Amino acid sequence: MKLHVAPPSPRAFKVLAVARYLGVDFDLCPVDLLNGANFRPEFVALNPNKKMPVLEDDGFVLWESDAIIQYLASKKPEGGLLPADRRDRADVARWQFWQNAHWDPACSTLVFERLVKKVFGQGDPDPVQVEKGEADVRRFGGVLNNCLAGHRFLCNNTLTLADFSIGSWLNYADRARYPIDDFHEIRRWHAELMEMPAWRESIVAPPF
Ligand SMILES: N[C@@H](CCC(=O)N[C@@H](CS)C(=O)NCC(=O)O)C(=O)O
Repeated sequence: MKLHVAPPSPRAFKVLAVARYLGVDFDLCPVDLLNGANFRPEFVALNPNKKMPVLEDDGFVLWESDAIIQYLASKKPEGGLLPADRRDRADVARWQFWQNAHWDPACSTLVFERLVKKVFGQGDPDPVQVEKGEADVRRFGGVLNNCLAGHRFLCNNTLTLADFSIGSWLNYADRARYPIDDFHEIRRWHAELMEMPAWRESIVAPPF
């Protein structure tokens, strides 16, 4: 199996952390976004969106990080990241859809404006975008914080893909200055995720 990733990205992080947690064998194929590797024809043939991460498994090609981790979890059902019970599985799906619709756009706005733009020489943060990112992190972070109260993990007390999908963005909470100081449940939960070797091992210092 090949995982085409730019490891500092939270979307790459979740794929690497899930693969390592499950003990899936893979070759890490770095995608050098800074030098436009994602625009080369051989990469575009894998993902016409010109975005990483991409998984290749014996001729099967898959893009979209949340679909990739679903695939990894279904290859190793004994890892327990994708529950068998219909309602528990729907709960995981709900959080993954939520993260794609709300959490990823909110967090990635702050990561992009405050960190990525510098690396790509795209100028200063746009205050309008920063304000929107902060408002969205506050709004959706409040939902996340409340739902974590009384639970060890997002879907009750069992670690699932939902924790990887959503927790991946928390690795940048301090650097990108998410306004989550009052969200103690989020901090408590992320601290526990950070205790997993697969989690810590997958955090790659970004070039900023
Ligand atoms: N929804 C996609 C988003 C993938 C994505 O936006 N990847 C970014 C890096 S984090 C990328 O490859 N950007 C390159 C570009 O857009 O040129 C996923 O979760 O896999």
